[in-house]
Amino acid sequence: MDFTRKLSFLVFLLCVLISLKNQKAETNRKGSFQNDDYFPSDSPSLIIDPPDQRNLQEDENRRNNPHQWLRYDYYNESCPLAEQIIRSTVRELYELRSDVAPALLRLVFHDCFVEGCDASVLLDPVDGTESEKEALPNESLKGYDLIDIIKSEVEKACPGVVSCADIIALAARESVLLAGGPFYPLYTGRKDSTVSFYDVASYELPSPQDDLSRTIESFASRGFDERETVSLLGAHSTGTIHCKFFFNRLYNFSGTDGPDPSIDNEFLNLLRSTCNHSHPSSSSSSPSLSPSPSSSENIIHNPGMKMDYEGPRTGFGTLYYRSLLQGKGLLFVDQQLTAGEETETWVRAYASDVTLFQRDFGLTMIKLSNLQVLTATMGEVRVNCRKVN
Ligand code: HEM
Ligand SMILES: *[C@@H]1O[C@H](CO)[C@@H](O)[C@H](O)[C@H]1NC(C)=O
Ligand SMILES: *[C@@H]1O[C@H](CO)[C@@H](O)[C@H](O)[C@H]1NC(C)=O
Ligand SMILES: *[C@@H]1O[C@H](CO)[C@@H](O)[C@H](O)[C@H]1NC(C)=O
Ligand SMILES: CC(=O)N[C@H]1CO[C@H](CO)[C@@H](O)[C@@H]1O
Repeated sequence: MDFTRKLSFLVFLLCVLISLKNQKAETNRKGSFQNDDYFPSDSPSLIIDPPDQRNLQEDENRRNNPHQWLRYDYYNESCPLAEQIIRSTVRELYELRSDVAPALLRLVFHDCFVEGCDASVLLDPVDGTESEKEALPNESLKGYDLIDIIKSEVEKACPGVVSCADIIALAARESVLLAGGPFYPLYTGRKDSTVSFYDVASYELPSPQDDLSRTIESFASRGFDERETVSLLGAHSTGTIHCKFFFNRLYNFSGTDGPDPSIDNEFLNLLRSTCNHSHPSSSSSSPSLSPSPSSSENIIHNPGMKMDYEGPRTGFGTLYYRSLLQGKGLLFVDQQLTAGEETETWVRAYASDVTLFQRDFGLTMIKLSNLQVLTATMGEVRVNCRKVN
């Protein structure tokens, strides 16, 4: 049993190596998409090529995509500058506050995981009905104001044409790039929902306290295998995790009167001293006047750990997986990736091969961004992302 497992992993690695080699060859080939408009001007660490438009039948993504009417550059006639406007607006916002990138990346996860990528996450509650925004796991989700700004820039160029769901997906792609991740091609043509899914959002979104089997189950129900799940959580390479999401691991983990034993000792001390002030019983009233690591946030009252504490763009993914191998995962859900045989294998693979990770991550982001999209007449293009037309 053990031997066959190892053998199949070796065979698998070989396949990965071969596909990476092919990918290099493809990058060298000048595809019909490699025009200056489509790709960002600076050089990403990895570019995932869109498949040749002429061979769409062969495109695995497209075969997996039940919505045949999504396509590359959907707005090529109705709003040809849409993707460029989204790109430049995200970049302008990022210049002002670098935490916009993680915020926008997290937003696409929360939108797509609950009833598909339909911008339902953006809807404000209307007279008494509860919206996804108010669902518990939404806590500390930000970026709504950013989407409003991007949307208004797009509306100036082409009113009523570009959906909020497409804006979320494209803004997240740009954010991945800004965080040092890969560039991946995205279909457009998503429509916006006309309803919010409060009930679903409150129990369908995974919790930071979930153990591995729950996480695997939750991602599997959306069609992600273990490899894809491990790669997708690599999104936690960027941004900030606030202490309240892992505080329960520091002192009295599951009523054991001790810390989570999977935390590295030195790291535990760092987390404890970072988070000490967030303990409900400790009260600190002196506001911080110096700029805090997570810009607008008040580090005294709402402390947290930055994921890229070795500095931005040190290699999106490298630190995350290495940290997990050292018992330095922040969320329980992150650290649990080393608790299963197959997931741990992928953590190891990604920790030692950032190109492999970035390629997998890009492909999985494409899949995430295509989850249960609304197309054609199944939705609308909202004028204001916060409310249905
Ligand atoms: C089991 C699945 C997941 C759980 C339980 C989870 C939970 C969390 C939690 C609790 C935070 C901290 C929020 C805060 O402190 O403000 C966070 C941050 C973040 N998550 Fe996840 N997450 C999951 C998967 C994902 C995925 C799949 C993505 C994207 C593809 C993602 C992207 C992010 C980003 C970028 C941040 C940083 C946000 C910021 O700094 O503004 N997460 N996540
Ligand atoms: C837009 O894309 C469609 C489908 O790929 C194509 O038929 C059309 O010629 C394109 N229009 C322009 C202006 O490029
Ligand atoms: C730890 O948690 C358990 C269960 O919640 C509780 O009974 C116990 O008193 C806690 N211990 C401390 C030191 O707070
Ligand atoms: C946390 O703060 C309290 C005082 O507020 C202090 O006594 C304690 O030693 C601190 N613990 C750590 C781990 O820094
Ligand atoms: C950003 C945002 O809208 N967060 C909301 C999440 O849900 C809580 C209620 O549970 C709201 O108070 C927050 O405003």
